[in-house]
Amino acid sequence: MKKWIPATSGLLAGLVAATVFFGDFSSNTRSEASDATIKSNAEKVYVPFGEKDEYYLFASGGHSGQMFIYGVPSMRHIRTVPVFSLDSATGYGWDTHTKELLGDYTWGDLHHPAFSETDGDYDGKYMFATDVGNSRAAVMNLETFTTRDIIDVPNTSGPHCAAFVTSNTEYMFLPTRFAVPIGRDYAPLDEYSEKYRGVMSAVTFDEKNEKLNIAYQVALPPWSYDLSDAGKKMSADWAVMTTYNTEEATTNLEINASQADRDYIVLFNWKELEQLVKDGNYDEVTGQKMIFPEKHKGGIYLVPVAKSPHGVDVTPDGTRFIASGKLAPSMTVFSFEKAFKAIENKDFSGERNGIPVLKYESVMEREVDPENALGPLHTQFDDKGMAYTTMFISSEIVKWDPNTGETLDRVPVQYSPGHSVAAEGDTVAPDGKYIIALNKIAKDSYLSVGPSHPESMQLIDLTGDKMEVIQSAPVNPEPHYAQMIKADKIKTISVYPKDENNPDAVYKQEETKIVRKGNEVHVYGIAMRSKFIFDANAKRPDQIEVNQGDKVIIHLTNIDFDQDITHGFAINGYDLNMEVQPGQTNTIEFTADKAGTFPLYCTNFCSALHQEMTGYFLVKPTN
Ligand code: RUQ
Ligand code: CUA
Repeated sequence: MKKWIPATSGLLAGLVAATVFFGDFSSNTRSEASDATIKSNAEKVYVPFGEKDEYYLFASGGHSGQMFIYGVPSMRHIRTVPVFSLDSATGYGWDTHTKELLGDYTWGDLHHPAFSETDGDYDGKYMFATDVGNSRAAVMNLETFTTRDIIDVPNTSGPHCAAFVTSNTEYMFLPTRFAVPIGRDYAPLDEYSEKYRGVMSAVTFDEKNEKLNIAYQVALPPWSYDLSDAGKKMSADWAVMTTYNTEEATTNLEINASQADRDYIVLFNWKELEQLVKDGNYDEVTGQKMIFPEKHKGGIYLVPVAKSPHGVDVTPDGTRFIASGKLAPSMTVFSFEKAFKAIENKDFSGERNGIPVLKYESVMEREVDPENALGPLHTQFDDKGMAYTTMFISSEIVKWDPNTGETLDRVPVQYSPGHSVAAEGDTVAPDGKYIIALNKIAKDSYLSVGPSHPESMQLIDLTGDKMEVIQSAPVNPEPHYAQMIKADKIKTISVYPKDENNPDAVYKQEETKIVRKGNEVHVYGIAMRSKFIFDANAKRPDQIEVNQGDKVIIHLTNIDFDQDITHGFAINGYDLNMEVQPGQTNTIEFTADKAGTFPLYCTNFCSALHQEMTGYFLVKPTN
């Protein structure tokens, strides 16, 4: 059964301006599959109660701004961790720390998540992500699954092409999707080629203080940078990224950015860029150390590639990079060794914007064009180095051998996969057990919820002779990319340890207090099963009374040092909400501008008497 359905959405629909082909999926439906297959697939994904999943899946939450955590193989959604958007379920964005993290932004568009790495392997300590919506980068701590830092990335507009970290988390590179004038200054689009730049940011992470920092930036030509990957092993000092709109079109990109036959892969050596900065070989602009490649020479090269490429992926052994062309039906395998030789021999065909252009033939190893496979986007790898490329238009994953270009297997998915993610897929040693197709369109896969459907993730078993789809799970918009890590690599804590040095924390009931300093009211309170104590010595310890116009600072410590006993704190009618996890101290600050009587309560069901965990916030009118 072949289905031809006019495209209504999707990354390529406009570009291809034709129809999207939805592959033959009949073998996955009940009518066609044998009962034995259904039973064996069900067993493969069933995780009995008391046992845990083998992998964590961190799926980007796209324009929800959040990160979705799943278990594999069950594909159960375990948690949503707020990153770039407000989240009332956890009070994220209301308490002082997370409010400061979000700043004035209320939403984000989280694209590509990446784990911290040690020796090219996921070390299970941190997760990085970027926000295409408001140009930010974030880091999440994996002991607590909480966002620890967010930074604005000036000059880089929509760091879509990130985050990809180097083998020892030295850098995370954030190239820009949208070129803008440096400083985001006003400049008419007629001056695009002269005034606009595609700035890439090099971000470092200070693990001790859990802080992100922009080390330097590179003012690349005003093109769009699409996807990137860091080198590995022999290519560990290098990184690659795809470009489109090297035509420098300023309108109607779907046509104008696809004129030239070739775009480029930017190949750069970050050790050399680091050295340029160390040598003072940069300009200081907008408070950033900015490398202008036409002036501060070295370390950056262009490799011609079939027009409008999308993904570029480095093989686990670090010897090759594979580009996929959304407008070309083929994948192109490039060799790092050939590229290094060409650079050494200055085997250039010319320059663009002061950057040397390598010859395609000098770097290319082979073009791979599986029969009838259309719309290759991204490639992942297994434990034997075999490649798996998602085909957006022909809705399938094609397995092929990068050494020979031979097609080995293919499996239809439902439908239009963007990325796929393999178990430990971006490391030097992928596991090869599973791959998950991250499909843009679910269409007829689940119970209907109206005209708009969820996206879908399909788990594929790689252990048999043939790839086999064994589970399908709906997911909220939108899993742009995901990372799959062995569960035992992540070591979470079960309670926050006591911090006697924290001046805001109170661990003993008798030490709770409410202190007035002028028109500031400081509350040092406790949350415990099943009450709030703000001032143990007051007539009503669970009451806070202030004057209208007071600044109120409430510190709350959860003294239930017991895993999973989380309390919430909300003031009814005041639009305030925060969470205190076991052992945690959290702070909320606001001005009591509304006079009246406002009940306060615990939002998180914490005991049989949770409903009794309430109090009053009273605001005396000024006159
Ligand atoms: S991109 S569907 Cu936003 Cu990762 Cu390729
Ligand atoms: Cu504490 Cu409910």
